[in-house]
Amino acid sequence: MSKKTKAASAQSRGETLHAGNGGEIHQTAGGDVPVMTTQGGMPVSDDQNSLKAGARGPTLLEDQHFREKIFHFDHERIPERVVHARGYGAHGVFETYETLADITKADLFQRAGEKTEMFVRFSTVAGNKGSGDLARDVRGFATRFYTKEGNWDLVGNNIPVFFIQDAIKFPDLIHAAKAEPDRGFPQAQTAHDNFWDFISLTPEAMNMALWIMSDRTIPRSFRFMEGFGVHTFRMINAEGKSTFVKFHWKPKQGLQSVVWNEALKLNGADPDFHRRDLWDAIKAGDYPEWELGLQLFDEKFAEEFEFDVLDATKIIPEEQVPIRIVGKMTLDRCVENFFQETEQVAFQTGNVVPGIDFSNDPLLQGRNFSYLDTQLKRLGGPNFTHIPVNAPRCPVHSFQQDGHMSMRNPRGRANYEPNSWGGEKGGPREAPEAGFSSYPEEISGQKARVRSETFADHYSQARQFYLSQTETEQTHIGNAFVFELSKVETMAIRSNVVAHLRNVDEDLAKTVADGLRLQEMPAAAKAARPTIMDLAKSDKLSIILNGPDSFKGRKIGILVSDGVDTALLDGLKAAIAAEGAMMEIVAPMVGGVTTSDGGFVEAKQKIDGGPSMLYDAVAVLVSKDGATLLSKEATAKDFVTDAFAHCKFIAYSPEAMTLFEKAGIKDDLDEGCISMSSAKEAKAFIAQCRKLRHWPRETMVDVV
Ligand code: HDE
Repeated sequence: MSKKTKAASAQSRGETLHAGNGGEIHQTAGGDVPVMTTQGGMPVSDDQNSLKAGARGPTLLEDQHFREKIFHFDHERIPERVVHARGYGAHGVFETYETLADITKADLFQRAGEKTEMFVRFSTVAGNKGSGDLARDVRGFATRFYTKEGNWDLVGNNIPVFFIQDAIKFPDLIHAAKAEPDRGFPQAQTAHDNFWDFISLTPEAMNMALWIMSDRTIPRSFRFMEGFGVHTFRMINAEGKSTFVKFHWKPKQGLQSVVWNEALKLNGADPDFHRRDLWDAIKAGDYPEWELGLQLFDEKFAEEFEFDVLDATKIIPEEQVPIRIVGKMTLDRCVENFFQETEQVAFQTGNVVPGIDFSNDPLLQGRNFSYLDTQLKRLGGPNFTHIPVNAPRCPVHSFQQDGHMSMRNPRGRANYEPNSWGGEKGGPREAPEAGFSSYPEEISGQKARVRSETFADHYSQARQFYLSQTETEQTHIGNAFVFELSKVETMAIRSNVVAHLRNVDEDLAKTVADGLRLQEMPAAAKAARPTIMDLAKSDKLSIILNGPDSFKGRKIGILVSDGVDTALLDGLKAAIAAEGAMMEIVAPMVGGVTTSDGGFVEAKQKIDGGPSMLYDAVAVLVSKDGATLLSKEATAKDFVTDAFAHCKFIAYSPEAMTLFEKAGIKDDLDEGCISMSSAKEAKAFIAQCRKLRHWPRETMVDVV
């Protein structure tokens, strides 16, 4: 069939042709290069000059290509998300480990080995789209399963609790957290008066306040953080039996965070640190994986548990309801176009599938309204589900039609029901058995604006969280409160926060009060419920106790100079490769350095573009002359002092001592600093790195 006839017959079937988008290309610009066209498909002859009346004359209105190009550019932006504006997405696949038919009729959980396509978007919450990745902030962990029964969106965070108990407070929370409205700053941070004012007047936020002041809000990478569905949901099996469930994503890579000073510097060194990390890992074939875990419990447990399972400011400790691992998500494909996929993906908590249902958590109920509503604003019309990243992978039939950008109107004559056209002509019909039906929960009560009494304990789990941390992590929490409150200008707000901390843990309150030099310890905040002092500790709440057992997927920065010992470098490279870790060469000049045996090594980073914050551990393999040269270079001195201050493991050639001396760390070197005089020592160095950080050093470098 000629191209012309093919096009005509496709058009007669009512299909859209996308010339240049993988469809018919009626001309080429030479070889395989497609010819540039207008949106209308007209080939463009000149994209450098607008159409003018004379070489120096005015531009003509009839220049359709020029006007269309500028018009399209003018309309490139869509509103950014009101929260979670900055994010990064990837495609993946979910594999079901075992059938869950006894618990849920959801199709994706029926068969072991079943694979379901996924899309995931990680994000920060408060910052604008262009803010830095290392903001101290909750991370969004939004996951979509394209199941055979429609999209299931599990839109979670990397923290299992939330600030508020009722969705009606969400606009207040977000207004308080984002830039202050009169001045338009600070960007992407909670270290300001409005945020802490709101928190200090919202005791229900206290558990979350502890979580956000922990290292959970400064993850090393999206790959090394947990995800949580937060709310209690229901699973319903084929017999209609309901089981409550909380969802967890456990990274196979283990947990890891950075330290605060490192985060501050990383935002400058590489504001895209997290998105680049995900992109690099997937492109390198080191696909990140998370296992899906369920905490399943019944009405009886819900009634006996110390807290209300509908209260999203509370967790259920894993020790009380163990997690059942039921499948694995692997992220194995980067997006092809950021805007089309990551920006236009429209998650909705309301997207569930038969066998999964909501609970009455007032936060979840509010979200179900918000997510549908917000997409209309952002994507401009009701047909955002037609965009490929949002379109279900299963057939879609309904009588919904028209609207902006419609791509999927009902076919045929019938666009209403009931109708008497019958059979296929009559269009889709309901499926009372297989279709989604809500769990028929008995509901009674007075219509009122109320908060359940069972939501009233605001401090016990905050205390449990704090006491479950290692000493290092407790120190970080104390430091984070001091940092944030030091940026708060109003004394009374600082003091009010400390008043709440007294109900959490007196030692923490004192640490923070001392760190702020409060002149007077405030009285403890009035509590609706006394703090339960002896909730059992939960090791699962610590990051350090849940780290990896290998250095796989982590990155070493190797600072080299001319004359670098080839054997040392090769030995280290081999040990890194054997561990499945990554490395980058950092050199005085990006072109590279000559090696001791007369060879040449290319660098990935010039020293001022490759500060040690970018790496999980560093090696300084320099020659005698190289060390002398670099000891006059401020960025090289920063490289080693920052690595040291951030408690990183450091390997070094003996010659590096000159640089260490000039940088002022020579006399402080400890067991986390490993001298490498032969290639054999590389393995021992990598083995050390598995601990990720040499935490005992912290008490030496962080004393104020
Ligand atoms: Fe969201 N949230 N949220 N949220 N949220 C949005 O929806 C909202 C909450 C979460 O990568 C918005 O599409 C309300 C909890 C993630 O595209 C908006 C309440 C949790 C994302 C919205 C909450 C989340 C959002 C803005 C209080 C963890 C990013 C853009 C009741 C369980 C999704 C959008 C993505 C995004 C509303 C609370 C997670 C406005 C009203 C709790 C991961 O609809």
